[in-house]
Amino acid sequence: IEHTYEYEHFDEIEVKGKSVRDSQAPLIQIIDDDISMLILLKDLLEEQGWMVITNADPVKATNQYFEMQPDCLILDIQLPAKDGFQILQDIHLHNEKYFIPKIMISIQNDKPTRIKAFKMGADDFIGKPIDIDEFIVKMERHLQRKRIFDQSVLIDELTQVYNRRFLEDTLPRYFNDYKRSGQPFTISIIDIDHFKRVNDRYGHAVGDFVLAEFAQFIKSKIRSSDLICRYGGEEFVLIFPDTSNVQAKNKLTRLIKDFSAKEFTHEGQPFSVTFSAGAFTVENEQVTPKEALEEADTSLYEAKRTGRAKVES
Ligand code: GH3
Ligand code: MG
Ligand code: MG
Ligand code: MG
Repeated sequence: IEHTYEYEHFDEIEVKGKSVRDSQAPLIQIIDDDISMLILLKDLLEEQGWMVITNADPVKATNQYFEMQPDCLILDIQLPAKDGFQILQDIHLHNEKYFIPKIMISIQNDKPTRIKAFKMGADDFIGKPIDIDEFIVKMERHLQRKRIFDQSVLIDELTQVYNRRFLEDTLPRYFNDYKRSGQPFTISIIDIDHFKRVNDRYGHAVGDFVLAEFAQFIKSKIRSSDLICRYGGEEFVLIFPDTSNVQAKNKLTRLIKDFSAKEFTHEGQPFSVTFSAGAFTVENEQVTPKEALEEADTSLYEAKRTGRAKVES
């Protein structure tokens, strides 16, 4: 029997991407063409307090996997158009560095199928009909391993600078150092100007390239005692220890000027990119890390509002 795509409403795409999701709950993606199975598993997993996205269409599912970066993937084998093994292969081809547990569920529960699944990168295999109690316990274990893995990652894959987790772990130390030494330090948030245009004009891959170049450019121009972290999409946080507000602003002004002079090319066409900066200098003991970042962010907004490619504090 030919499968038809009558499952549109099971492709939920309204859950926000990983970086902007508000909830701390793990996100699980289920790909299965059996709607009653999708309903059953979705309800079951949501009862545990987990977030669930479901896909009946395997082609859409692969795109959504990359977009959402779920914390766990549950994957049926027999699907229309593209089977579960092909999905595993597509994911693998994307040169995945980060660990996402992948669980295959199938009515096809013979030994060669199970061995094939594990060889292709599955982390678990559960035969249908699914034993609910065992399934939930296994899910808890997989999500726990995923959490431990995520906590160990401190470098952003694309830009190869520290990530937000590292910043959050490290920032309090600068405040303690200040309390001990009394030496002011400056926090800056920098953000690429009109980065959407770069993506729109030249494509996402060029956007990624610009982003990685940007991070490495800044890293190469700051002192080894300074810090750069990727804070979100095209936003980075810089920390300049023992640096006054005037010194930091001078430094940032020079970085803005030098980066804007850097020439990128796309299909022979040169283009340049600028960025804006907001800076906040910690020079009293009352201010908290959160407040300092908020102040820097307010100044960044001011720099954007008043023309971009500049620093405000
Ligand atoms: P503004 O000057 O006001 O900052 O304009 P903008 O277009 O840079 O600002 P906005 O924050 O609205 O858009 C940021 C864009 O950056 C949106 C998003 O698609 C893109 N972006 C975020 N992360 C990545 C990434 O990892 N790769 C690529 N290629 N684009 C990204
Ligand atoms: Mg199926
Ligand atoms: Mg921007
Ligand atoms: Mg931004």
